[in-house]
Amino acid sequence: MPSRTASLAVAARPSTGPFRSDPRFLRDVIAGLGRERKAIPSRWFYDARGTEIFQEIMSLGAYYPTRVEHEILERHAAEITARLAGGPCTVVDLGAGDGTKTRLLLASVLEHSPRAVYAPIDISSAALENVSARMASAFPRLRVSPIEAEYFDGLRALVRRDAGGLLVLFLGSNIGNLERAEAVDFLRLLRRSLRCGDHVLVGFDLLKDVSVLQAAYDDHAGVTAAFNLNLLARINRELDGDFDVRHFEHVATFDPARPAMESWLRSRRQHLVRIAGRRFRFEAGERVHTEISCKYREEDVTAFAASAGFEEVGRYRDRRRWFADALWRVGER
Ligand code: AVI
Repeated sequence: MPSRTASLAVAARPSTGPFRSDPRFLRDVIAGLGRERKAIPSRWFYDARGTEIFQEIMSLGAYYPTRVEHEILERHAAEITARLAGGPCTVVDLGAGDGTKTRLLLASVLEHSPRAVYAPIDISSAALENVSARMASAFPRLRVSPIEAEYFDGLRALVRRDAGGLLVLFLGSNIGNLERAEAVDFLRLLRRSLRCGDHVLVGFDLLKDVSVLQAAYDDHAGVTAAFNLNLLARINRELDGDFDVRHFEHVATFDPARPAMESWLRSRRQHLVRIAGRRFRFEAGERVHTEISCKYREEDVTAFAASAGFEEVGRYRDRRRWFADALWRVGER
């Protein structure tokens, strides 16, 4: 994604109130459904309901990424923070979610740097309030400084404010929801927004057996299906749509060429849908692309660091090597 889109696409997660009737949502839906290969960007999954369902996904046994990254941070938080020469003054969280994984790191950072600040960045004030309150109650003496902004605007503000050394967290394989070229743009922009000596910790979901991936993205309980279908319900709520959600089903496929899991909404029958006064025709069996979740090889992680201009300091994996958190440093230009 071009840099602007990169920041928007990722910063839109998770969101609540601010996106009600966002003109960009209407624009993306109209453009995406007007194409021959219909698509709606995954950034629009995360209204209040979508954020809630995503929390449910993260607690599913089948959805391994949250669990295994938690294991990595439980095992390696001390080692990671020991690598940050001098300790960071500010831990910046891009897309903190409920902050469970960040807590593991913060506990360790605070041992080295008791005056460290926690700065989550999000465009959703509700998400910020939620994670800030959780952190404040977990660490009563922690200084919490939430920033309501797009990721890169927030980072620039922090750097201007001279917030000391930064450790920027981009966990959960959120990077995987970007196409590869978009991910490189995003990481380059991240690199350019930081100063020499700052660090980033990026979560990458590693390629693994397809049956594990399939179960994670099409769980038996139907939670991921509800997450995907909520997109249509959101269009009805916010864009005056008349989707009958029962006319669609969730489909998750694996594309070995990328490699990536992809999510789709498949129309069960031929029908017409109205959105904001426009009509869209769906054929029986026609699919709408809604998400890409890239899976990586170890060498992809190395290549990302190199093309974005980061120096790799450490790489931490779970026991099964299903997931990796890469710690990168901003070196001299
Ligand atoms: C937020 N993101 C990293 C999740 C993923 O795994 O791609 C979103 C998700 N989609 C279906 N399940 C989870």
